Amino acid sequence: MVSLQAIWRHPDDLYPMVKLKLAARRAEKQIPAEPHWAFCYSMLHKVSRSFALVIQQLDTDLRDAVCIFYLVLRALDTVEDDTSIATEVKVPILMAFHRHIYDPEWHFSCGTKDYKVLMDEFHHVSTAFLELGNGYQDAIEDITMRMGAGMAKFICKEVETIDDYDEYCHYVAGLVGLGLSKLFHASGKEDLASDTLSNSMGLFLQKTNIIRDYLEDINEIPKSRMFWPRQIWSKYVNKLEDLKYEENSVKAVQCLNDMVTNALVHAEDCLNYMSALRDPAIFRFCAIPQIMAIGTLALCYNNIQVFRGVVKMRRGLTAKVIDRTKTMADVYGAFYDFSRMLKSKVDDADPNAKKTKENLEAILKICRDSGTLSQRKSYIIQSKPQYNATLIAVIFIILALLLAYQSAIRPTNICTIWKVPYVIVVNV
Ligand code: D9A
Repeated sequence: MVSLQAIWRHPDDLYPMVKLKLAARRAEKQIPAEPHWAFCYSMLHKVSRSFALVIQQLDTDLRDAVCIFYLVLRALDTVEDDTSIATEVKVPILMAFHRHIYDPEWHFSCGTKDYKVLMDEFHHVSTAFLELGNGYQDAIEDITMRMGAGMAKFICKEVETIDDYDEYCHYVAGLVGLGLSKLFHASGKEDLASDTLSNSMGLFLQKTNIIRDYLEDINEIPKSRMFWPRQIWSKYVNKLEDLKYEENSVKAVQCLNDMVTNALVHAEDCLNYMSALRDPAIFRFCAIPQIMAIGTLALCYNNIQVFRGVVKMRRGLTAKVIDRTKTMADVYGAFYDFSRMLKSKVDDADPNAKKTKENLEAILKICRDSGTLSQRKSYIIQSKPQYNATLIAVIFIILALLLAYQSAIRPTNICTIWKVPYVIVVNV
């Protein structure tokens, strides 16, 4: 839910948020008629809201392939994640998943909530998969096979060294990057990207998620999931879970900063990958998650809240990123701003301060050398927003339009999010 306070603090979030909300409505209305495709697209909307929106801009055949690829990976992930399945049962399923996708008769019940529905009704996904072009099918099969084998390998193996960490992230995310590069190439719209750069696209996103989700993963019931490599955390504490206790706050933040520094290494490859893309829709599809990742790293760095609760970019900032990311100049601008914000948080007393600053300096240099920074619109706005008559009038008009629009299409149900801001107008 969006609070009145959030809108008051960041009034310029409001316009992109309204735009995003309307785009989400439009996307949800465009669900195809055939039952298997309808299932796939509505499932995509349920499991990943912003991803479902960005995918919407791709051309139909590539969009269908990416949608199925995403759902196949989610299903594989659901099997890997379900701790109630015995290893002897789980490993053969992971290893054979790339064959199951060709068989609409196959299904295996596991997971919870939306994921359980995905697994129970997996025949819709296989039916849709069989309608994809051969180039798309081959790419999805190959990646599913390699990812399933990699997941099986890590079921009984802990992430000890930084090499293990990179290897695990390669299986669960780097391979997604490789697979998408193949799908883009199969669509005829892009050259085939190198495996190294494609891998980095996945590692940068996955490492950011692993950092952000520390608390959620460690508190997982019945058994905590641990992805932070021992080689890093053992420099600060004796057990990974010790990081969440208040008495270890200083060590916890140092360890967190070490993890962020490790993730930043991939940013350079990501910028190179994105700068080679030609198709504007594919470009946006790739760039939005990457900007969200560097924004999340900037937010998490030196932030003890990572060990206390959920640290996420505010929804308005996400909406702004989606609204403003159109060209490589926008990506350089965002990476530049978030890297500078991160650099301003580095304390010289931090054990990795030097390394962190070096990694950031490398990113800043690439952005400066692009020669595009002067055109950017900054994400880091002044701490006190400026209120003037025009802005207040614009807020008023947007809210009035929105409420009129909402009551026109849903006369009995005014969405609760938008009831609150009325108060702003009254306050003013
Ligand atoms: C992606 Cl097909 C992902 N992952 C993401 C989402 O982006 C990547 C899973 C399946 C697919 C794609 C992604 C997007 C564009 C280009 C890419 C790429 O490579 C060239 O993947 C590397 O996170 C999951 C992995 C990181 C494991 C790969 C973005 C996404 N965002 C979430 C937000 C969140 O906080 O997780 O899913 C969302 O929109 O709900």
